[in-house]
Amino acid sequence: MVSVLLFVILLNISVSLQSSYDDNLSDILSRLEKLEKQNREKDAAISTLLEKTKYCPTSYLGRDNETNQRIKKAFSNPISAGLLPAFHTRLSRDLTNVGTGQPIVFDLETLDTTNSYEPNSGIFTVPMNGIYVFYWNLLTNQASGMDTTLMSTHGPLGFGFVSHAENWENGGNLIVAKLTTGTHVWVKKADKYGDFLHERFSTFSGYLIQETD
Ligand SMILES: [Ca+2]
Repeated sequence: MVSVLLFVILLNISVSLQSSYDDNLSDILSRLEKLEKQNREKDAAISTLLEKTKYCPTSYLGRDNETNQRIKKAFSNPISAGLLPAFHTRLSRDLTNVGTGQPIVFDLETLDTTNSYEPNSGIFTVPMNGIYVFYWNLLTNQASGMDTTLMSTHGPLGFGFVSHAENWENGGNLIVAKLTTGTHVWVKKADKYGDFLHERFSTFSGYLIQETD
């Protein structure tokens, strides 16, 4: 009698444990399915983001060949490792007796991300092939005005003009140009017209907008 009772008790325990295992297994499977679904959704979101960043020049996130090439280039050339070329300069003092053909040396450099502008010579050396924007603004007095050229090693890139005025007058230009590594760019006084530039308001800036082969 006791043995029958014991058998029944053990059977009940076994059935109860089996039921508990089944419940746990079902719970684990359900959580696994949920995780797999979340994983698929995350993969899809990552793919979308990588696709969007593929053509971004500063993105090193993609796994495609183009991006790997870019990373390699960045490490072999510290210039492109982090910051894109950009510089901003101005005159720290008035310039007088500016001669014809003379480079205008903007001697106060406030930004030069790739160390490509030389404040002693006024020359920007193109650090990588690409399309660049340059802007220069000159402030002259009523006696002066000035005719200037944005020069490069390969010839003029553009022209800027400040007229005579009754008082102070601004002038310059914005130029977009495709340039190759090593090209020098500077602003020069173009002809006899004018010889004075005011400090602070006379500036020269440039930056890369698109790297090219
Ligand atoms: Ca510099």
